[in-house]
Amino acid sequence: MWQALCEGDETRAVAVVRRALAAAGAEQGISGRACGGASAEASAHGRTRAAGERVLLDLIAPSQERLGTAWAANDITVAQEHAATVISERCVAAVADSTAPALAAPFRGRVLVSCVGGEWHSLPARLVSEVLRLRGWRVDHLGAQVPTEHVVAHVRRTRAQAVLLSSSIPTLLPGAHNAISSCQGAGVRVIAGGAAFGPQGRYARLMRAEWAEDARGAAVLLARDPAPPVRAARPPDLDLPHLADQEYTMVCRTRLQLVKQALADVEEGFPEMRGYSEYQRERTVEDIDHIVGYLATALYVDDPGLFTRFIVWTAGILAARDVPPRCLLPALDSLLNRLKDFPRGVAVLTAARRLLEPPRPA
Ligand code: B12
Repeated sequence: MWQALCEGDETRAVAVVRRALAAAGAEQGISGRACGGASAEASAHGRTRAAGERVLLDLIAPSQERLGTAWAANDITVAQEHAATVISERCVAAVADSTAPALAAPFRGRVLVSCVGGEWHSLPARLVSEVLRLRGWRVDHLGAQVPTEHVVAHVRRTRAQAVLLSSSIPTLLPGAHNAISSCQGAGVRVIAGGAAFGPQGRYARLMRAEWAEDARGAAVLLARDPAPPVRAARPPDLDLPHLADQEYTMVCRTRLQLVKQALADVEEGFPEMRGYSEYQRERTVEDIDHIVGYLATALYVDDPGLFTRFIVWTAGILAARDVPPRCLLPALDSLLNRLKDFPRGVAVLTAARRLLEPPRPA
């Protein structure tokens, strides 16, 4: 599968998926008989559904994760990553086609799966949707980048029992919070998932949504009866009282100035930048803007770890491309200088700075 993805060989990837589907189905049948019990009696449809789920979550999902690792390490290009993801999407469709005959109504219920606004990582949500279909749910899959008002309008129209929100990029958390609160205000339970919601879903819990690690976990939650009590829509600071200090709001409001100043300070503190091409300069502006975005989000959820994880990740991306991670220091110092009256901001930036500083000689 991995070779097929890296070589952009769609036909081969789909053939691998079909073989895996057949093998997984057969294997489960055999091991069921070997145990001499319940699985042996399971219907052919049940085996097909289980095989589809395994191919989605144990073959396609890990390949996509590996793709991310390979891109971060600069082992594959952005174009290869895009091509491979399109092939993975085709593989998901192949699973859906092959398993469709096993999906007879009645449904267990109806749910809506959607990415939050600004979120282009649609494949994780798609995996969730397909697994829930295989588990017997009727799924409205809205895909990437859906503004909250459209999610709410759709759930009102379809009377879905739950909204499952996916997000991979932490800077989209304030918008995700609004989506969670708005859907709950429309009377529907919300299950959040995806890397944006942090280790063990800590930010989902902060925003008073249920959280599941993956589609299997979501299926378990959905099957749990009764659902937790539905909450009213609420302003963000009701869930996150620390927002009262206005640090998050101020960083958002002054984002442009902060980025401009940091760019000037990086140019001064990292002289290599003076020889940068226009393209390299544009990427640097983008990187600084991301730094400010992640800082704001760390303030939103009141977790320096969100920012330090991002800085460690960025340092790795830079190092893999022969850019010394110390070039981040002048940007952090610039922000520290501008935000010195913001105690939470200072704590976040100082924690990140410590990670980048070279160890002092003993
Ligand atoms: C393909 C890809 C893209 C594609 C997405 C296309 C598509 N159709 O999905 C494109 C090119 C659009 C893209 C864009 C970007 N990407 Co990208 N992308 C990826 C990549 C390689 C694979 C994504 C994927 O399919 N993952 C596979 C799934 C299975 O993994 P998953 O997200 O963990 O999902 C599982 C669980 O989290 C959970 N789950 C997910 N959602 C939900 C929802 C619910 C309700 C539940 C219960 C569970 C659940 O179940 C899933 C199945 O098990 C990832 C690498 C990675 N590790 O994921 C990077 C990655 C997510 N991208 C990354 C980045 C940086 C970006 C960009 C910012 C790049 C840029 N500079 O523009 C943009 C951001 C765009 C945006 N605003 O959304 C980084 C994020 C790092 C970070 N610090 O946040 C990653 C991790 C790459 C890396 N190794 O650094 N990307």
